Parts: sequence; structure tokens; C-alpha cells
Amino acid sequence: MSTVQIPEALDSLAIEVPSWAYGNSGTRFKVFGTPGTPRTVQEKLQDAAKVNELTGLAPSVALHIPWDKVEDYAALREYAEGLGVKLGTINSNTFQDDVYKFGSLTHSDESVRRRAIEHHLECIDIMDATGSRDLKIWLADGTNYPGQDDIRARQDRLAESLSEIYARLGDEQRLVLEYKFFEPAFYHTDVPDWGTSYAQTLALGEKAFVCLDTGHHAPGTNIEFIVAQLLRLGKLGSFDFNSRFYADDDLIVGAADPFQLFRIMVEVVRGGGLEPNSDVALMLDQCHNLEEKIPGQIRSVLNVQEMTLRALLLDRAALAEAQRNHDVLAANAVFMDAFYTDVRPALAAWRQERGLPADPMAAYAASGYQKLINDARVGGTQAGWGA
Ligand code: PSV
Ligand code: MN
Ligand code: MN
Repeated sequence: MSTVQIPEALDSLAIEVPSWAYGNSGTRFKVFGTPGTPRTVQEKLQDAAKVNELTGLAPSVALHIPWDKVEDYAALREYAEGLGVKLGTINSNTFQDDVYKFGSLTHSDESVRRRAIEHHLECIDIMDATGSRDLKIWLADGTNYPGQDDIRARQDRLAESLSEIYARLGDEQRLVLEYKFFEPAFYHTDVPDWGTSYAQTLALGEKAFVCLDTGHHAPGTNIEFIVAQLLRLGKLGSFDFNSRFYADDDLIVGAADPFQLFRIMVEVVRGGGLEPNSDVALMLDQCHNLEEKIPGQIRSVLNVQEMTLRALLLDRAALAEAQRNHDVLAANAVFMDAFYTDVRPALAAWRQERGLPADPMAAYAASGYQKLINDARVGGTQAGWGA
């Protein structure tokens, strides 16, 4: 019998899954195809619904436009709801067309900026139909060589473009601006860090927030400090969770550094990020290059759940006491106790109480779903580059 008492706060944990995680992906060297890969956005939604059915943790799916473009978004919304999931964040895409070679919202040519702005306005039209709250903007904009462009003028053009997009948002809609310090640009990117995203979104207004992708920092960056600071400033809008060893690896969250995920979740809980009506959306942004995609997503949401529970179990009173006494080792021991707590048996019981399988990974393997889709779907699309 487990002695871990699960706080009620865990009930409201919801993690949004990305449609592109279900497609084939790889590196610039090779994309390995996997049997059963979805051929359409509807099939991606079916797979995402399976993850939610077995875990109870993933009630919404993020779309990427134009990868998930359809004729009728209201019909797609109904289709998703019929499967028991909602359509979530709409991700724009200005990084794969030739016209954006030298930038999109920051481009020096007005006609290119116009095209990029119009794409974002179209994304907001889509949000109106899908019922999505968030428009997520990640830009590949940047330069490869010092002197290539005027980096300050690019900030001004970015601010101008963003303000036009922001003005089109409905009352209940938000813009989240994601930062990344390199890639595909190697010298500078136009939104490299949380400070730039904060400055730009602060200038826009209270419907604009920062998106923190855990894979988008230099090695050794103290990400939980950024989380604490953004929550303190009321500007943390969303997470893109994944894990990384070297670059933007997009591996399963909690796989490379479970302790870092714990430390992040401690700050999320501390900053009210799990409370009802919190501003913080928890999302995955991952690719499954080698492993099977659906179990990869199941493992991911379970990892977030496990670390969230450990963060909720942190004895904050004991920690505060040790901190007050400047008892460094006692404070650290309280912190580590929570991290080392094995919450898996308690979570298995918690799931059973809610009519969910105690072991969602095993339940998926036993479900026969993978064989069903392997047989039914032939000729899957590469994530992001097709239907
Ligand atoms: C960029 O590296 C990124 O993390 C952004 O979130 C994109 O939207 C996502 O990848 C998908 O390409
Ligand atoms: Mn991301
Ligand atoms: Mn990324």
C-alpha cells in the first residue's frame, strides 16, 4: 500500500499534445517512416484521443497551420469533440516558404511582412472556428553572419507586425510568443530569449504572453528561474515541454533530466500555475523519431504527471522553516525528499479510482490499436510537411 496522499490539485492537470508528434519526423539526415502513421489531421486526432482515453491527461490537441489545414475548421472541431478532445493552440508557420528566407515578421521588405501578417490573421480566423484560445508564434527569423542585417531595425519591424496581429485577437484570445536562441539562424535570432519575448509581449498588452520551450535554452541555463520570474511578472503563457541533451532535441519530456522537470514544476506550483484559471498552458512539443509515437506521447504525459505530483508533495512548511533558519542542508533535504518520492503506485491507484487503466503504457500495448492502425493506414505523411 502506498502512503502517498494525492492532493486534489492533481485532478486538474491537463497537458496539450501537438498534432505533429503523431507524424513521422527525423533529422536532416533521415526521416524513418513508422507503420500506422496518420495520413490526415483527423487520424492525428484519433491517435491523440487514444492518449487521452488511456491517461485522462491530454484533453486538447495543438494544430500547426498549414500542416493541419482543412477546408472546414468548424467540422474539424466537431470531429475532435466527437472523439472526446478539443482543438487547442494554433501554431503559425512562417519557416518553410522560400519567401521567408531572410525573415518573416521582421523582413525588411514590406510585402514579405504583409504576407506573414496575413498568415497570422488567417490563423486567428481559424481560432474563431476551432474555439482555440491561443495563437502561438515561433519565428525562424534571424541572421547567420554579423552585419547581415540591422538587428535593431528588425526588432522594430517585429514590434510593428506583432501589434497588427495582436489587434485582431478576440477578447478571449491570446498570443504567445516563443523564444529560441539559435536554429535555423546561427548568429542571432529575432526572439532569442525570454527577455525579448517579455519586452515584445509587454508592449502588446495583457493578452500577450511568453511561451517557454524547455529545449530552447543554452546548456546549463537555470530554466526554473525563468519560470519563477515570468510567473512573478504574470507573463508566463505556456510551456512547450520536451527534453534535450545537446540542442533542440525534442525528446520525451523528463527523459534527459527528470530533476530539471521536477524543479520546473516546483516553481509552477509555487507561482500558481496549476490553479484553476491560471494563465499557464502546459503543452508538449516533441517528435518521436525512433520510438513509437502514441506510447511516446503516453510516456510524456505520464512523466509530467509524476513530476507534478512530486512537486505538489514538497513539504513547503518544512522547507520554509529550513529556509528561515538558513539551514542549507535541511532545506535541500526537504526538496530532495519530494523529488525521490516514488509516486507510481499511488498514481496507479488514483487512475483506477477514475476508471482509467492503472498502467496506461501496458493498456496501450494490450489494446490492439497499433495493429489496427498499422493495417488500416498505408503511406503516412511526414510530420509537418503534409496533410
Ligand atoms: C521550433 O523549434 C518549435 O519548437 C516551435 O514551437 C514550432 O512551432 C515547433 O518547433 C514545431 O516545428
Ligand atoms: Mn516549441
Ligand atoms: Mn523547438
